[in-house]
Amino acid sequence: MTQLHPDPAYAALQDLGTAPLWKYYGELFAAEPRSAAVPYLWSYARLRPYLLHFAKTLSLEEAERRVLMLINPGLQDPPATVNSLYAGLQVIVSGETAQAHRHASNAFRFVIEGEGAYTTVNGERIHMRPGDLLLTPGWHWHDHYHEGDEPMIWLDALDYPLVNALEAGFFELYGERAQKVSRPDGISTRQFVHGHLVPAWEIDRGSSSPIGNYPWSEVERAFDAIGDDAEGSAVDGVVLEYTNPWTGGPVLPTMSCRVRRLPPKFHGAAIRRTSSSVHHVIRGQGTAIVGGRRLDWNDKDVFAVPGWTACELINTSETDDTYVFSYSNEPVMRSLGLYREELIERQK
Ligand code: 1HN
Repeated sequence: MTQLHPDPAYAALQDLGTAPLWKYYGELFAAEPRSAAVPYLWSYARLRPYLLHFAKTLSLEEAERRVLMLINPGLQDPPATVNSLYAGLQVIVSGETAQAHRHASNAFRFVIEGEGAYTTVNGERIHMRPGDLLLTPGWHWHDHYHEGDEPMIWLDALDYPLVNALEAGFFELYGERAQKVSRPDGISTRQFVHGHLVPAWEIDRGSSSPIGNYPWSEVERAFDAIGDDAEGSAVDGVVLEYTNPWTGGPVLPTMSCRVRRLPPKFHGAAIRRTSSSVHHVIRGQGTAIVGGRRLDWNDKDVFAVPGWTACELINTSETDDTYVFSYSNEPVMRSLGLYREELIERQK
């Protein structure tokens, strides 16, 4: 609204690099967070043909990585999936190398389909199988190679929206397409595989988990060991956190990773959290009611739950468990003293 006789002092203030706080106060100090992100679901069945299309038409010499970014309609510029987090779907085909590079951002991959690819992380080859979680913590060299026949597809997760917002982004090419192998294959996974016994000679304990791969076979063993005996959470069902063996805390300083098993007909309690999260359906059918929107999911779909937005998870199958992998920025929120959660009424 333009005033008839605006106080000329306002224009003068702007020229002097200042602003009147009283005009901004309500927006800057809202009663509670209002995420710019919206609840959203990406259908794997609809995206997969495009991944395969670009696997045929675009070489890895033309693209640093062949990835479809999962962009939240509310977070287009800079592109992000939810606040502070990014997700994408990457495809690599037989014989290809995604060249070696490193960046300040933390990253991980959750394998969706295919066999025969490996990632080399700081000189160690780490094989990928569906359901595996592979870490590439910040500033670790990584390249991917695929020696299998069928295309290999995985979910990439990065914290670059946060790192760039903090103006801490660095990126470097290795110089050769693939790293030289300097450590035994899979050693960073093997030497931690018996959770209670860790390599005590490793004295250099960084801020991220030292484990290269959290294999799906171990997740299955964990769920099998629990069986049907666990009470689980009213919100999340039987939910397991992937941990950093040095700390028992999240795998990366900026991202925590969990996997849920929702029993048949499970209808979770509604909750809102200041953390934002991204969810990937490993297998099963269900619905997430997020901010009053119904996101009906199927195998391998991905969906976004913005911060401070009501969320309830429903397994619509009468007979089968649903498995959902999720990651969130909860470690960031907790380390800054900003984490809150609140159980709320179920949504209509
Ligand atoms: C990246 O380095 C990878 O290494 C995948 O596979 C996705 C998205 C944004 C920035 C860097 C990878 C990425 C990425």
